[in-house]
Amino acid sequence: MTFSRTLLLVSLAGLVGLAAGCGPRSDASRTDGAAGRIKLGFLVKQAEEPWFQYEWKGADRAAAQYGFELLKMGVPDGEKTLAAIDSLAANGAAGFVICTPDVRLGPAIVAKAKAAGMKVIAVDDRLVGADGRFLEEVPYLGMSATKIGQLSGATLATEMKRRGWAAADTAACIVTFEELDTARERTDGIIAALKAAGFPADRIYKAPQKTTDIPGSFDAANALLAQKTGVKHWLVAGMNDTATLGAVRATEGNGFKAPDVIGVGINGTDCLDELRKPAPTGFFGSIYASAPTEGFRTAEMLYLWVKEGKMPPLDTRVDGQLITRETFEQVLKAEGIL
Ligand code: FCA
Repeated sequence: MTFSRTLLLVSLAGLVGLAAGCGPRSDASRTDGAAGRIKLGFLVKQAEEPWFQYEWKGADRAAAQYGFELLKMGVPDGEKTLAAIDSLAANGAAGFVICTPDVRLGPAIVAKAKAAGMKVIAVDDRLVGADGRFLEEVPYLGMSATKIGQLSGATLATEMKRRGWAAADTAACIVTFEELDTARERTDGIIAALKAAGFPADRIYKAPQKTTDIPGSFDAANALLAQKTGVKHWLVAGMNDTATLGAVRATEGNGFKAPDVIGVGINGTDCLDELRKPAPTGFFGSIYASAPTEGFRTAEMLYLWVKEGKMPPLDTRVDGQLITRETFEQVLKAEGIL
């Protein structure tokens, strides 16, 4: 819009405001203050997970800095996702960041967004097409999944060595969710690092979780623990904190004491209550990646894309670092999470 047209509209709006001055505030004057304010959505699959709440916090920070309106929505399933996109369109949103509940919704999400002229950025879980390949044209920001997985596996191996456990008495329970690429890359990374550290491949067991919550990982690990008798010590890991927490709970239920379990999570946001427990549990630590940074950066990228036509990079990765009971407070304070 040209400057003079904007000026004209502003003065017209002023006249309407004046005309309505004596009566109740008109709709025109109510929206006037927000006129020109860009609206952006931020849709996440598991709003109950602290990871996503911290992502939203980061996105809120971007909204405050750049002065756009952020519409945050939880989208636990496909139906709610498509309905949320419709509602964004009806609200005049210019685009949205999404961590979809199912990556195969990719083509439907993109088609709906295109039809409404909205821009899309995928965060955490990369959209895939009908052929199972990534929708590479949709800008994506997520974890360096393989690297972060490797760090988790290397942490397990180092701590096992420090505790002096014999490989013959030890086994690894890796909770998997292989239908999701970022999850599979992480757990493959864990397994690769364990093997690289000399841990016997035939003592590494996968426990596939049906749902990506604590009950899902608890059930998966429980089924495995029931089958594998004669193990004295367990190494436990998975694609995120929730996966590891459920498996640690399963070791407890099967009679393993905290000193005989080393659990390492990923995210570093969903294990804070666990790390704060007065007595150590089998949950040793987590590979922390910055959810607020991911939320901030994706929201910022989307805003600059809408506002200035600045196309975001198509693939951006975020690294992680180990946090433990000893270090988490210091690291997370520096991150502004605590
Ligand atoms: C996936 C997981 C989340 C988080 C995110 C980065 O979406 O479900 O817990 O690890 O990747």
